[in-house]
Amino acid sequence: MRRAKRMTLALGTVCLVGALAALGVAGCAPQTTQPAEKDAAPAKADATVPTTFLPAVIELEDGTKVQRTPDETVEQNTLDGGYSYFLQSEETIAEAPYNTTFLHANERGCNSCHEDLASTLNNMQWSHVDLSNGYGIQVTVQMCKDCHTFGYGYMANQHSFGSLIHGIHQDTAQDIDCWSCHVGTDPAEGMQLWDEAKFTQLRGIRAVSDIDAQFSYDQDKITPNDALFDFDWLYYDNDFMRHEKTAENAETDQETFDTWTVTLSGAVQNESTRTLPELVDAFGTENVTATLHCTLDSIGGPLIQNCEYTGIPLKKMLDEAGVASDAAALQILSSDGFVEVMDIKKAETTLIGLQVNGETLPWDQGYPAVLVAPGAAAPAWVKEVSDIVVLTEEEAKAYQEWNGWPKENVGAGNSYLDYYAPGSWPFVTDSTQFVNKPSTAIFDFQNGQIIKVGEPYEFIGYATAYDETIAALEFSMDGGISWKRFDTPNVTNAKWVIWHFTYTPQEETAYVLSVRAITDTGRVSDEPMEVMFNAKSAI
Ligand SMILES: Nc1nc2c(c(=O)[nH]1)N[C@H]1C(S)=C(S)[C@@H](COP(=O)(O)O)O[C@H]1N2
Ligand SMILES: [Mo]
Repeated sequence: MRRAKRMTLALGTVCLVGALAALGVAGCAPQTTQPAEKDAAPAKADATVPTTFLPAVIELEDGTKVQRTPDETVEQNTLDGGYSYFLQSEETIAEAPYNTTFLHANERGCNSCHEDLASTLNNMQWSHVDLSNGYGIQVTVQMCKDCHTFGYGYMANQHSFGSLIHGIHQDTAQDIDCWSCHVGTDPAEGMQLWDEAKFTQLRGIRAVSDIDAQFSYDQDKITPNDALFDFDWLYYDNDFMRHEKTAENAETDQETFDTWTVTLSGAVQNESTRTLPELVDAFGTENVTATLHCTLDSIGGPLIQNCEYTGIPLKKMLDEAGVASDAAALQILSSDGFVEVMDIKKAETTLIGLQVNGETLPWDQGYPAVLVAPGAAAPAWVKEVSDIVVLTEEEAKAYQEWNGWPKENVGAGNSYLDYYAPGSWPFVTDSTQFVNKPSTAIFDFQNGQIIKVGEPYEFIGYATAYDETIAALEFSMDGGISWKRFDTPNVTNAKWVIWHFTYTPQEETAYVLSVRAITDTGRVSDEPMEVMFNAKSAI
């Protein structure tokens, strides 16, 4: 009898463990089960609480400390209005912390398994555009969704995010289940992603409605040459391959530069074809600092750079050629077949760029010559530029100014134009709402990063709106209920706006900072960038 009973008990335990594992309780983030991490539990913890139920403090390779789940042993004041619930007192919270016991928050979301999503993407069996960056911009699941929802038609359909992610994880991840990535919310909400919904689920986040912060901005930050981006993936072959080089960092050769020609033709009095050295001789070079930003970048994404370029001034070339009075646009062609149309007005400050930050362009930046078009989106920055055709107003009507976005008169049975028609346009939710225009990012900050109570902390990021101009940055610390606006007068759309937001946390608790950008036409970022931080008296 006794033995039999024991057996049942033992079996019961096995079943429970099995069931917990199936529920994903085992998780795949090891931090709460390793002794080393237990020691790192917050000092405020009640000694009687099992450390496995405390939010883990994780030290990243660079020494940054993060705690992705808020402490709950503080007054309840949640982003969704601070309602009270059954675990109200400090005592009951200490016995069964809501965030970790019930939400299992430490082991949910992409970062609980993938410390850095950019490197995860780069280490896949399949190639993905490189999202690693020198800005400390964290790749988030929201960014994935921006592209896999609003990107080119084929991405949203064949490469739909849900199908891809379910498929990949089905194959490789043992210890996760639905709730590792999702939140089971009210019926109307369906299966939201944990990473998108977590700030409304977690307890222990302090809402601040009257933000007391310092704000400043400039346009000075230059992207160094080791942090330049390139897509080099989506359109044609890699740039270096077109020159029969085998590596991205292959040395550029003088002969390519010396023999490269740029042809200026179309609605001009004198058409011409000249080599780059001849163009430099004839028109000299000028410097311009400008932002190159890919229209396919996610909101707050890393596919952006702001550099000083040296190149031949296009305006001087056009003046010499004698542009027709009804000239309206420039069609810019590359030897790789890429073609772009932009408003001729932008030629005022445009260069045939030869150098970036004082160095010869590398292959992946368009060696030997790239069109540098301040205030125009990345598509106008045609690499390996070979031809510039001046279009009359009549001719220009047949094209849209690609420059990143649609115009009304596209389509008409031409496959190139149909492809880029408003309905299928990358990054538009409809023909007027651009997903990433304006965009803003947060530099060098990890979700859950621990900062010091009572000490000012400077958050830094960029804001840009391609051809439009940034008019203001807005910050919220109450989940978007109220926004604090800071205007950014006298900025140019040629360069990104770098914002500095300095906040001094007064309480030992978690906060969420949301930021969005506004343009001079009143456009508002489609979704804010959000980051949680934990203020503690000791780091
Ligand atoms: N010749 C050429 N220039 C180009 C492109 C291209 O595909 N070919 N892509 C444009 C876009 S949309 C971006 S974001 C940048 C970087 O993209 P890429 O690395 O794919 O060329 O180059 C721009 N200039
Ligand atoms: Mo792009």
